[in-house]
Amino acid sequence: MKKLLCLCLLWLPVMLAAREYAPYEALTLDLRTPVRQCRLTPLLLGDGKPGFVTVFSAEKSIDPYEGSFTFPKDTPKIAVFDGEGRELWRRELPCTIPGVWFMPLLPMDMDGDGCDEIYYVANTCERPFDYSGFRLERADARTGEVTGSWRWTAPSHNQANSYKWRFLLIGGHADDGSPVLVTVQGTYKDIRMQAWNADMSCRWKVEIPDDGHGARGSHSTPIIDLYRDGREQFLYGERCFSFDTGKQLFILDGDVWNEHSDLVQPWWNDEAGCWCFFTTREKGDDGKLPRAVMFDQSGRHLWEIAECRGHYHHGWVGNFGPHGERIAMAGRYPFKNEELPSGSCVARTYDAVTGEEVGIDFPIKGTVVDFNGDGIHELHTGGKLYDRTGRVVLTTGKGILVAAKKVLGLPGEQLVVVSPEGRIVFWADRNAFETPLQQARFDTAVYRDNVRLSSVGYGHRFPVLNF
Ligand SMILES: [Ca+2]
Ligand SMILES: [Ca+2]
Repeated sequence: MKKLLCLCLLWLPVMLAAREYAPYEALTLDLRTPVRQCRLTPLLLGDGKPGFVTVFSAEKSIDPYEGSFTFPKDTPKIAVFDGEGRELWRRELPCTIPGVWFMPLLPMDMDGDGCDEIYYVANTCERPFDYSGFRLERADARTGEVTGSWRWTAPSHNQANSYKWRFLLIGGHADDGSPVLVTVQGTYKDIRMQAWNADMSCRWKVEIPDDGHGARGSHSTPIIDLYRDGREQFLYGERCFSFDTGKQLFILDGDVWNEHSDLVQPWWNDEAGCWCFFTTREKGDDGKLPRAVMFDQSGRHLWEIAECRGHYHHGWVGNFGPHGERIAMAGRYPFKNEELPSGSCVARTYDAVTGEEVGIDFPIKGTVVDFNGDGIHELHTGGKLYDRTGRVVLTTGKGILVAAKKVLGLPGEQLVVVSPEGRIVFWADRNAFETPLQQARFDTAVYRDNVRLSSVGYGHRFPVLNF
């Protein structure tokens, strides 16, 4: 019997790998209007009822970068749907610029009644860049009624528009489990953060001056359980902060790297029994420092890429080896002399532990997801989902990927794609199955708190590897 059990365990990865995918449309939400930008986050509507909040617009997501900003031709709208796909309400924000940096949104149950409130940044005056009109608003998830409004902390004035108008919301928990909402201004230069308690009293404030010392912010703010004790911390750029106190626990590269990182990806290295952190960097210090680094928990460089120039906008760590071994990707925009289409991705993949370059069989600029819940990742890009061998297992077609996380109470992570006509489709796998271990991973507060960040920055696109 023992021998049989051992054999079964030995064969388990093979049995799981051989499982066929059976994708289907598990849920659709109809926005009934053309969309060029869309975000979506699951929320709780009270009495254990799930729902979804979405932000969308017929305008593309407008970026504050001066080389990208255009006058918006449409406003952002917020809509909430229940778990069956019925729309409960929608509301337009007439004075707010429709873009992820101008208007982050986060559902969070701050008052502990089992129903999330919806927090977002809105401009309440007609002047688009007047700090005095900006508010942190709170809406009732069931009705859309605004139940609170607080003046948004102004970013420091004397900096480029691209730097000034990047706002974030981060929702996590203090050491005693009580909710903490963090509001953030600034990414590339100085950074201001304020943390709020359930009663919206100030818990702590952090100001990082633009003094050239230490890392700046990133485009996502992953939440981790650094000490594996249930307490939560978050990363902003290469800095790690306690939700409880705002204390900065470390900066990965000290004040060697003083610029902005596009990606920071924590992942638990089970073999070494420690956290590792992967970062891909945008600009600054040309020719001096590597543009992608893998750190261990002590801040030691496990490995780094040779390239010290370029805008490494893309990166991920995913379980793409034959047995789910971790692979890291670093991808940059092309250099001018490469004569590649602008916006294309020049990327390489590496063994996450050793840094040895490894080849994989699918286009690598994309979003990592565990679609069938087996602990081995798939990758979504260009309207297709690839398994680790490069096989297309699902064609989601034309549209914007809005989520690649567990957003339904079904095994595995789902892909949520919105069509240009405004139909949001939740793709799930009928054959998805989670081992108890995998189920336990998805069932952590840290996983759920990361999913909550899906409508903030590029929170929708980093994989959660807090295992
Ligand atoms: Ca509540
Ligand atoms: Ca999988």
